[in-house]
Amino acid sequence: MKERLQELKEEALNKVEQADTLNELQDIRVAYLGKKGPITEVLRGMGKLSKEERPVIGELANKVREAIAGELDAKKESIEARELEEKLEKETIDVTLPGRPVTVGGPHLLTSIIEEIEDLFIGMGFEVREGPEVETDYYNFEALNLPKGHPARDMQDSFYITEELLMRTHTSPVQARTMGKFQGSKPVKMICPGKVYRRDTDDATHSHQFTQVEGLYVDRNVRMSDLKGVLNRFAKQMFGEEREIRLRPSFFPFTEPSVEMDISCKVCHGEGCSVCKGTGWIEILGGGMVHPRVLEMAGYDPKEYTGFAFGMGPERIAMLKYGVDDIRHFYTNDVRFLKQYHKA
Ligand code: 2NL
Repeated sequence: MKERLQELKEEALNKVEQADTLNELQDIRVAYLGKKGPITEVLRGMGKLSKEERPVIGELANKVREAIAGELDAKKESIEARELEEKLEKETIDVTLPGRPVTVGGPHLLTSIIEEIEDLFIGMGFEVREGPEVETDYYNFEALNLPKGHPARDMQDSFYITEELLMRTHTSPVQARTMGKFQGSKPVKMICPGKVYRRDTDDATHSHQFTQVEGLYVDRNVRMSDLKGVLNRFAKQMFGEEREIRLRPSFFPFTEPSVEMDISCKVCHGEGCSVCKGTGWIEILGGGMVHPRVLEMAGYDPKEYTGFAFGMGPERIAMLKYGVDDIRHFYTNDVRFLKQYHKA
Protein backbone atom coordinates (compact mmCIF):
# COMPACT_ATOMS: atom_id res chain seq x y z
CA MET A 1 0.00 0.00 0.00
CA LYS A 2 2.93 2.31 0.71
CA GLU A 3 4.19 1.71 -2.78
CA ARG A 4 0.75 2.35 -4.23
CA LEU A 5 0.60 5.73 -2.43
CA GLN A 6 4.12 6.66 -3.56
CA GLU A 7 3.18 5.75 -7.13
CA LEU A 8 0.01 7.88 -6.96
CA LYS A 9 1.98 10.80 -5.62
CA GLU A 10 4.57 10.67 -8.39
CA GLU A 11 1.95 10.15 -11.04
CA ALA A 12 -0.11 13.13 -9.80
CA LEU A 13 2.86 15.46 -9.40
CA ASN A 14 4.02 14.54 -12.90
CA LYS A 15 0.64 15.47 -14.31
CA VAL A 16 0.58 18.72 -12.37
CA GLU A 17 3.99 19.52 -13.76
CA GLN A 18 2.76 18.96 -17.35
CA ALA A 19 -0.55 20.76 -16.91
CA ASP A 20 -0.89 24.00 -18.82
CA THR A 21 -4.35 25.31 -18.09
CA LEU A 22 -6.60 25.87 -15.08
CA ASN A 23 -9.06 23.34 -16.53
CA GLU A 24 -6.42 20.61 -16.63
CA LEU A 25 -5.50 21.35 -13.00
CA GLN A 26 -9.12 21.07 -11.95
CA ASP A 27 -9.37 17.68 -13.71
CA ILE A 28 -6.27 16.45 -11.86
CA ARG A 29 -7.64 17.68 -8.53
CA VAL A 30 -10.90 15.80 -9.07
CA ALA A 31 -9.14 12.67 -10.35
CA TYR A 32 -6.67 12.31 -7.45
CA LEU A 33 -8.19 14.10 -4.48
CA GLY A 34 -11.90 13.73 -5.25
CA LYS A 35 -14.36 11.53 -3.34
CA LYS A 36 -14.04 8.81 -5.96
CA GLY A 37 -10.27 9.21 -6.29
CA PRO A 38 -7.60 6.58 -5.44
CA ILE A 39 -6.44 8.20 -2.20
CA THR A 40 -9.94 8.26 -0.76
CA GLU A 41 -10.12 4.63 -1.80
CA VAL A 42 -6.90 3.79 0.09
CA LEU A 43 -8.20 5.52 3.21
CA ARG A 44 -11.47 3.66 2.89
CA GLY A 45 -9.68 0.28 2.69
CA MET A 46 -7.73 0.91 5.92
CA GLY A 47 -10.19 -1.18 7.93
CA LYS A 48 -8.53 -4.27 6.53
CA LEU A 49 -5.09 -3.24 7.85
CA SER A 50 -3.49 -4.31 11.09
CA LYS A 51 -3.51 -2.00 14.11
CA GLU A 52 0.19 -1.22 13.64
CA GLU A 53 -0.05 -0.46 9.94
CA ARG A 54 -3.14 1.76 10.19
CA PRO A 55 -1.56 5.00 11.59
CA VAL A 56 1.49 4.67 9.35
CA ILE A 57 -0.56 4.34 6.16
CA GLY A 58 -3.04 6.94 7.37
CA GLU A 59 -0.27 9.49 7.96
CA LEU A 60 1.38 8.69 4.63
CA ALA A 61 -1.94 9.02 2.78
CA ASN A 62 -2.53 12.44 4.33
CA LYS A 63 0.99 13.55 3.46
CA VAL A 64 0.54 12.44 -0.15
CA ARG A 65 -2.77 14.29 -0.31
CA GLU A 66 -1.18 17.46 1.11
CA ALA A 67 1.77 17.24 -1.27
CA ILE A 68 -0.52 16.94 -4.31
CA ALA A 69 -2.82 19.72 -3.08
CA GLY A 70 0.18 21.96 -2.42
CA GLU A 71 1.59 21.45 -5.89
CA LEU A 72 -1.85 22.03 -7.44
CA ASP A 73 -2.18 25.35 -5.60
CA ALA A 74 1.31 26.48 -6.54
CA LYS A 75 0.79 25.59 -10.21
CA LYS A 76 -2.62 27.31 -10.18
CA GLU A 77 -1.02 30.50 -8.96
CA SER A 78 1.68 30.40 -11.61
CA ILE A 79 -0.82 29.75 -14.42
CA GLU A 80 -3.01 32.63 -13.20
CA ALA A 81 -0.02 34.94 -13.05
CA ARG A 82 1.00 33.95 -16.58
CA GLU A 83 -2.54 34.46 -17.92
CA LEU A 84 -2.74 37.93 -16.33
CA GLU A 85 0.62 38.79 -17.85
CA GLU A 86 -0.57 37.67 -21.30
CA LYS A 87 -3.81 39.64 -20.94
CA LEU A 88 -1.99 42.82 -19.92
CA GLU A 89 0.38 42.39 -22.83
CA LYS A 90 -2.45 41.89 -25.33
CA GLU A 91 -4.61 44.73 -24.03
CA THR A 92 -2.04 47.47 -23.71
CA ILE A 93 -3.25 50.88 -24.90
CA ASP A 94 -1.03 53.69 -26.07
CA VAL A 95 -1.96 56.56 -23.76
CA THR A 96 0.31 58.90 -25.72
CA LEU A 97 -1.89 58.72 -28.87
CA PRO A 98 -3.53 62.09 -29.64
CA GLY A 99 -7.28 62.15 -28.80
CA ARG A 100 -10.01 62.35 -31.42
CA PRO A 101 -11.30 65.93 -31.69
CA VAL A 102 -14.82 66.52 -30.33
CA THR A 103 -16.83 69.02 -32.38
CA VAL A 104 -18.79 71.36 -30.17
CA GLY A 105 -22.05 72.88 -31.43
CA GLY A 106 -23.57 76.22 -30.51
CA PRO A 107 -26.77 78.19 -30.92
CA HIS A 108 -27.92 79.10 -34.47
CA LEU A 109 -27.46 82.78 -35.33
CA LEU A 110 -31.22 83.22 -35.62
CA THR A 111 -31.74 81.65 -32.18
CA SER A 112 -29.15 84.01 -30.67
CA ILE A 113 -30.76 87.08 -32.26
CA ILE A 114 -34.26 86.09 -31.13
CA GLU A 115 -32.97 85.52 -27.58
CA GLU A 116 -31.21 88.90 -27.66
CA ILE A 117 -34.47 90.59 -28.76
CA GLU A 118 -36.38 88.74 -26.02
CA ASP A 119 -33.88 89.77 -23.31
CA LEU A 120 -34.08 93.36 -24.42
CA PHE A 121 -37.87 93.55 -24.23
CA ILE A 122 -38.03 91.51 -21.00
CA GLY A 123 -35.79 94.27 -19.62
CA MET A 124 -38.53 96.79 -20.50
CA GLY A 125 -41.24 94.77 -18.74
CA PHE A 126 -42.64 92.72 -21.64
CA GLU A 127 -43.46 89.05 -21.21
CA VAL A 128 -42.75 86.41 -23.87
CA ARG A 129 -45.74 84.41 -25.16
CA GLU A 130 -45.98 81.73 -27.82
CA GLY A 131 -48.88 80.23 -29.75
CA PRO A 132 -49.83 77.74 -32.49
CA GLU A 133 -48.27 77.81 -35.98
CA VAL A 134 -51.43 76.29 -37.45
CA GLU A 135 -54.02 79.02 -36.94
CA THR A 136 -57.69 79.61 -37.52
CA ASP A 137 -58.77 82.12 -40.16
CA TYR A 138 -60.39 84.04 -37.28
CA TYR A 139 -57.25 84.70 -35.21
CA ASN A 140 -54.90 85.10 -38.19
CA PHE A 141 -57.14 87.55 -40.11
CA GLU A 142 -60.61 88.41 -38.73
CA ALA A 143 -59.48 89.42 -35.24
CA LEU A 144 -56.83 91.68 -36.79
CA ASN A 145 -59.30 93.75 -38.80
CA LEU A 146 -58.80 91.71 -41.97
CA PRO A 147 -62.34 90.48 -42.79
CA LYS A 148 -62.98 88.00 -45.60
CA GLY A 149 -62.56 89.73 -48.95
CA HIS A 150 -60.26 92.41 -47.52
CA PRO A 151 -57.73 93.36 -50.19
CA ALA A 152 -54.85 93.12 -47.69
CA ARG A 153 -55.43 89.36 -47.47
CA ASP A 154 -54.00 89.15 -50.99
CA MET A 155 -50.85 90.90 -49.76
CA GLN A 156 -50.02 87.79 -47.80
CA ASP A 157 -50.70 84.75 -49.92
CA SER A 158 -51.00 82.01 -47.37
CA PHE A 159 -50.68 78.23 -46.98
CA TYR A 160 -54.25 77.09 -46.34
CA ILE A 161 -54.90 73.67 -44.80
CA THR A 162 -58.70 73.86 -44.89
CA GLU A 163 -61.08 76.80 -45.49
CA GLU A 164 -60.74 77.76 -41.83
CA LEU A 165 -57.17 76.61 -40.99
CA LEU A 166 -53.86 77.93 -42.29
CA MET A 167 -50.17 78.27 -41.41
CA ARG A 168 -50.04 81.61 -39.59
CA THR A 169 -48.75 84.46 -41.77
CA HIS A 170 -47.60 86.54 -38.79
CA THR A 171 -47.36 86.09 -34.99
CA SER A 172 -50.13 88.66 -34.25
CA PRO A 173 -52.71 85.88 -33.65
CA VAL A 174 -50.81 85.05 -30.42
CA GLN A 175 -51.54 88.62 -29.29
CA ALA A 176 -55.16 88.49 -30.45
CA ARG A 177 -55.58 85.25 -28.47
CA THR A 178 -54.00 86.79 -25.34
CA MET A 179 -56.22 89.90 -25.43
CA GLY A 180 -59.23 87.72 -26.23
CA LYS A 181 -58.54 85.60 -23.15
CA PHE A 182 -58.34 88.62 -20.81
CA GLN A 183 -61.40 90.39 -22.36
CA GLY A 184 -60.35 93.85 -21.15
CA SER A 185 -59.78 92.67 -17.57
CA LYS A 186 -56.11 93.72 -17.44
CA PRO A 187 -53.31 95.41 -19.42
CA VAL A 188 -51.21 93.37 -21.84
CA LYS A 189 -47.47 93.90 -22.35
CA MET A 190 -46.01 91.10 -24.40
CA ILE A 191 -43.83 90.01 -27.28
CA CYS A 192 -44.37 86.89 -29.38
CA PRO A 193 -41.46 85.36 -31.28
CA GLY A 194 -41.98 82.47 -33.69
CA LYS A 195 -42.07 80.95 -37.15
CA VAL A 196 -44.43 82.28 -39.82
CA TYR A 197 -45.28 81.08 -43.33
CA ARG A 198 -46.07 82.82 -46.63
CA ARG A 199 -46.44 81.58 -50.17
CA ASP A 200 -43.38 83.20 -51.65
CA THR A 201 -40.67 82.12 -54.04
CA ASP A 202 -37.41 81.80 -52.11
CA ASP A 203 -34.61 84.19 -53.14
CA ALA A 204 -31.93 86.28 -51.42
CA THR A 205 -34.49 88.38 -49.51
CA HIS A 206 -37.60 86.15 -49.42
CA SER A 207 -38.30 82.84 -47.72
CA HIS A 208 -41.61 80.93 -47.58
CA GLN A 209 -40.88 80.30 -43.89
CA PHE A 210 -39.22 82.88 -41.68
CA THR A 211 -39.45 84.26 -38.16
CA GLN A 212 -41.11 87.25 -36.60
CA VAL A 213 -41.13 89.01 -33.26
CA GLU A 214 -44.16 91.15 -32.58
CA GLY A 215 -44.80 93.35 -29.56
CA LEU A 216 -47.99 94.66 -27.99
CA TYR A 217 -48.64 97.04 -25.13
CA VAL A 218 -52.27 97.74 -24.24
CA ASP A 219 -53.17 99.78 -21.17
CA ARG A 220 -54.82 103.04 -20.18
CA ASN A 221 -53.00 106.06 -21.68
CA VAL A 222 -50.56 104.26 -23.98
CA ARG A 223 -49.39 106.78 -26.62
CA MET A 224 -47.40 106.87 -29.84
CA SER A 225 -44.55 108.48 -27.86
CA ASP A 226 -44.38 105.30 -25.72
CA LEU A 227 -43.92 103.28 -28.90
CA LYS A 228 -41.20 105.65 -30.08
CA GLY A 229 -39.38 105.47 -26.73
CA VAL A 230 -39.46 101.67 -26.58
CA LEU A 231 -38.33 101.25 -30.21
CA ASN A 232 -35.57 103.84 -29.80
CA ARG A 233 -34.19 101.90 -26.81
CA PHE A 234 -34.43 98.67 -28.79
CA ALA A 235 -32.59 100.11 -31.82
CA LYS A 236 -29.77 101.59 -29.75
CA GLN A 237 -29.25 98.47 -27.68
CA MET A 238 -29.34 96.18 -30.71
CA PHE A 239 -27.28 98.27 -33.16
CA GLY A 240 -25.29 100.72 -31.02
CA GLU A 241 -25.96 103.85 -28.94
CA GLU A 242 -24.82 106.12 -31.80
CA ARG A 243 -27.69 105.00 -34.08
CA GLU A 244 -30.70 107.31 -34.58
CA ILE A 245 -34.26 106.29 -35.44
CA ARG A 246 -36.99 107.95 -37.47
CA LEU A 247 -40.66 107.09 -37.93
CA ARG A 248 -42.42 107.45 -41.29
CA PRO A 249 -46.17 107.21 -41.89
CA SER A 250 -47.28 103.87 -43.29
CA PHE A 251 -50.30 101.59 -43.42
CA PHE A 252 -51.27 98.30 -41.73
CA PRO A 253 -54.89 97.14 -41.40
CA PHE A 254 -54.44 96.41 -37.66
CA THR A 255 -52.89 99.75 -36.60
CA GLU A 256 -54.04 103.36 -36.99
CA PRO A 257 -51.97 105.43 -37.34
CA SER A 258 -49.26 103.13 -38.68
CA VAL A 259 -45.53 103.80 -38.98
CA GLU A 260 -42.36 102.33 -40.36
CA MET A 261 -39.12 102.77 -38.48
CA ASP A 262 -35.70 103.40 -39.99
CA ILE A 263 -32.29 103.45 -38.28
CA SER A 264 -29.48 105.72 -39.38
CA CYS A 265 -26.91 104.03 -41.62
CA LYS A 266 -23.74 103.19 -39.71
CA VAL A 267 -21.64 103.10 -42.89
CA CYS A 268 -22.28 106.70 -44.03
CA HIS A 269 -23.90 108.23 -40.90
CA GLY A 270 -26.73 109.66 -42.99
CA GLU A 271 -24.63 110.93 -45.90
CA GLY A 272 -25.90 108.28 -48.31
CA CYS A 273 -24.11 105.13 -49.49
CA SER A 274 -24.81 101.83 -51.24
CA VAL A 275 -25.88 100.06 -47.99
CA CYS A 276 -28.71 102.56 -47.41
CA LYS A 277 -29.21 103.16 -51.14
CA GLY A 278 -28.23 106.79 -50.82
CA THR A 279 -30.92 107.68 -48.26
CA GLY A 280 -28.86 107.53 -45.05
CA TRP A 281 -31.62 105.39 -43.46
CA ILE A 282 -32.37 101.66 -43.28
CA GLU A 283 -35.89 100.31 -42.71
CA ILE A 284 -36.06 97.80 -39.85
CA LEU A 285 -39.63 97.38 -38.64
CA GLY A 286 -43.29 98.45 -38.72
CA GLY A 287 -45.75 99.34 -36.01
CA GLY A 288 -48.45 101.73 -34.89
CA MET A 289 -51.36 102.32 -32.52
CA VAL A 290 -53.62 99.26 -32.24
CA HIS A 291 -56.74 99.76 -34.39
CA PRO A 292 -59.84 100.38 -32.23
CA ARG A 293 -61.65 97.55 -34.05
CA VAL A 294 -58.91 95.09 -32.99
CA LEU A 295 -59.23 96.16 -29.34
CA GLU A 296 -63.01 95.96 -29.50
CA MET A 297 -63.07 92.45 -31.00
CA ALA A 298 -60.84 91.22 -28.15
CA GLY A 299 -63.09 92.71 -25.47
CA TYR A 300 -61.10 95.88 -24.75
CA ASP A 301 -63.11 99.15 -24.77
CA PRO A 302 -61.18 101.50 -27.10
CA LYS A 303 -62.49 104.52 -25.15
CA GLU A 304 -60.76 103.19 -22.05
CA TYR A 305 -57.79 101.35 -23.51
CA THR A 306 -55.21 102.28 -26.13
CA GLY A 307 -52.18 100.33 -27.25
CA PHE A 308 -49.20 100.17 -29.53
CA ALA A 309 -47.96 97.21 -31.57
CA PHE A 310 -44.97 96.51 -33.76
CA GLY A 311 -43.50 93.67 -35.76
CA MET A 312 -40.00 92.86 -36.96
CA GLY A 313 -38.14 90.12 -38.82
CA PRO A 314 -35.19 88.64 -36.87
CA GLU A 315 -33.58 87.50 -40.16
CA ARG A 316 -33.53 91.10 -41.35
CA ILE A 317 -32.17 92.30 -37.98
CA ALA A 318 -29.39 89.67 -38.13
CA MET A 319 -28.62 90.47 -41.79
CA LEU A 320 -28.21 94.18 -40.98
CA LYS A 321 -26.26 93.58 -37.78
CA TYR A 322 -23.83 91.04 -39.25
CA GLY A 323 -23.83 91.89 -42.97
CA VAL A 324 -25.44 88.59 -44.05
CA ASP A 325 -26.33 89.00 -47.74
CA ASP A 326 -28.78 86.12 -48.32
CA ILE A 327 -31.72 85.02 -46.14
CA ARG A 328 -31.25 81.43 -47.37
CA HIS A 329 -28.06 81.21 -45.28
CA PHE A 330 -30.29 80.87 -42.20
CA TYR A 331 -31.99 77.77 -43.57
CA THR A 332 -29.38 75.91 -45.61
CA ASN A 333 -27.32 75.38 -42.44
CA ASP A 334 -23.85 75.28 -43.96
CA VAL A 335 -21.67 74.91 -40.83
CA ARG A 336 -19.04 77.20 -42.35
CA PHE A 337 -21.66 79.97 -42.17
CA LEU A 338 -23.11 79.00 -38.78
CA LYS A 339 -19.71 78.56 -37.06
CA GLN A 340 -18.78 82.21 -37.64
CA TYR A 341 -21.41 83.23 -35.09
CA HIS A 342 -20.46 80.81 -32.31
CA LYS A 343 -18.99 82.66 -29.39
CA ALA A 344 -15.90 80.99 -27.88
C1 2NL B 1 -43.84 94.37 -40.00
C2 2NL B 1 -45.00 95.04 -39.37
C3 2NL B 1 -46.58 94.92 -37.62
C4 2NL B 1 -48.27 94.69 -35.95
C5 2NL B 1 -47.24 94.17 -36.68
C6 2NL B 1 -50.11 94.07 -34.44
C7 2NL B 1 -50.62 93.10 -33.63
C8 2NL B 1 -51.83 93.30 -32.99
C9 2NL B 1 -52.49 94.45 -33.15
C10 2NL B 1 -51.95 95.40 -33.95
CL1 2NL B 1 -52.46 92.07 -32.03
N1 2NL B 1 -50.78 95.20 -34.59
N2 2NL B 1 -48.93 93.87 -35.05
C11 2NL B 1 -48.61 96.02 -36.13
C12 2NL B 1 -47.93 96.77 -37.07
C13 2NL B 1 -46.90 96.23 -37.81
O1 2NL B 1 -45.56 94.32 -38.33
O2 2NL B 1 -43.29 94.88 -40.91
N3 2NL B 1 -43.44 93.23 -39.50
C14 2NL B 1 -42.33 92.50 -40.01
